[in-house]
Amino acid sequence: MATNTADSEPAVADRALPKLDHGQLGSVVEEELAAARFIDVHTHLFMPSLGKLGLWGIDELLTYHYLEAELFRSSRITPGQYFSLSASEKAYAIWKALFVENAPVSEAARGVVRVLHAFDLPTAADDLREARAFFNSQEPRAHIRRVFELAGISEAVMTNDPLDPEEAPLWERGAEPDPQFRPVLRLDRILNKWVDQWLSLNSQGYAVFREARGNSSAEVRRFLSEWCARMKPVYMAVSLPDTFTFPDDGVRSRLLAEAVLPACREFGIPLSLMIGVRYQVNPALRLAGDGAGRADLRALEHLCLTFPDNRFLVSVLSRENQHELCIYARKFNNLMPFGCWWFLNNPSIVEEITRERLEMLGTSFIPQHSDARILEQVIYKWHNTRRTLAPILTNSYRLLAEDGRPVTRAAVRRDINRLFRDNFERFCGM
Ligand code: HDL
Ligand code: ZN
Repeated sequence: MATNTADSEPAVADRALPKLDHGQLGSVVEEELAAARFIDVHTHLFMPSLGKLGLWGIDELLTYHYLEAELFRSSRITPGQYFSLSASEKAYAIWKALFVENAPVSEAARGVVRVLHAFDLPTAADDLREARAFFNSQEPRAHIRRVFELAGISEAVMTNDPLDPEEAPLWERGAEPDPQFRPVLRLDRILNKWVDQWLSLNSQGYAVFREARGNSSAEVRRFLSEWCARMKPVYMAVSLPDTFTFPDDGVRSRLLAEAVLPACREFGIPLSLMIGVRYQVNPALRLAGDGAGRADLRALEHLCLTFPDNRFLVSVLSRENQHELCIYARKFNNLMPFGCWWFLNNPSIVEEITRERLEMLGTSFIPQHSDARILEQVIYKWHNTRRTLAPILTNSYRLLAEDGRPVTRAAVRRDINRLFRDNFERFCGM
């Protein structure tokens, strides 16, 4: 009889364990989701040694760009007036408009309520005095540990920009690593803003040129290799417009093929592609000014096909691209779909995306990331993920049982571990 040549790890001994009946399924899935510690595979959080780059506390939570966009729909304040306010005045303007004068029913607004509730702070106060006093009294490192525990995550994967004038010097001076935070080498300035950024590289001694000709690709690769040695990223990442094409005769395609993908192969790490942004649809809103657009995923098809030795972590911003992303993931096992990104991270859409992924990919994908910019956001973003996913996973197991294969608690635990840890760790070669 053919032996199972799959991984040597012992198969879950389903046979010996009690099968779960319909009545037990839901509560077992909820218990196992609650007990599991997830890896948050994409955030904008920063490890403590990166200092002030790390955002936390009530004023930062309220001035999240998602809420800034919502403010301008529920207040007469103009963006110009708003951005001239102080941080605490901005926070109070948002609190007043979205939390006092209206019910905070949007996903981002209810998230702030969840965070306040998690710390037993008033969720309907007229002002922010008590919340501010609480957050201001927290010791940062202890607060991070407590927040991660409340969120049920073991690690947060960061977004680190080697050309950010604030962040780069901290790494060059030797920022102390932190086991709860994983670095990522972010490439937007190189791949999307080369015309503005090539001089910065050139001034650092890399012989690159405006048209990225000559030795430019090799020099960008040298830059990336030096930063990989310094930062030890778990992957490289770039956000890409809805108009992204590959191959084409532009600089981005050339640097992707000749510098970025070879460097990823050299260091054995994936490239994360986040595709579908329409940048600065309304520039007056600043960080809140980006929109979304349907991308032509044939670019992704070319990349997966042309570079079979590279691995691609992929999230797409348009709801209309989700189904075809699942189809591409079925064609290419060097493609790992992850998360319900940005404008998709709402229960109504998370449900649709997660169900079609389970139906087409089984448990071979990464359901969610938080994209948190402010530390405490992971509390609500992961609470919402567990709340939204529990009935979806339960339904999958219920259908499986109805069709003749009841599951055990051990199988549920194994699958949740695969979805929220193993798939990422294996794909990144961690
Ligand atoms: O490019 C990205 O990583 C996006 O996630 C942007 O940061 C975006 O502004 C965001 O915060 N989305 O949640
Ligand atoms: Zn992000």
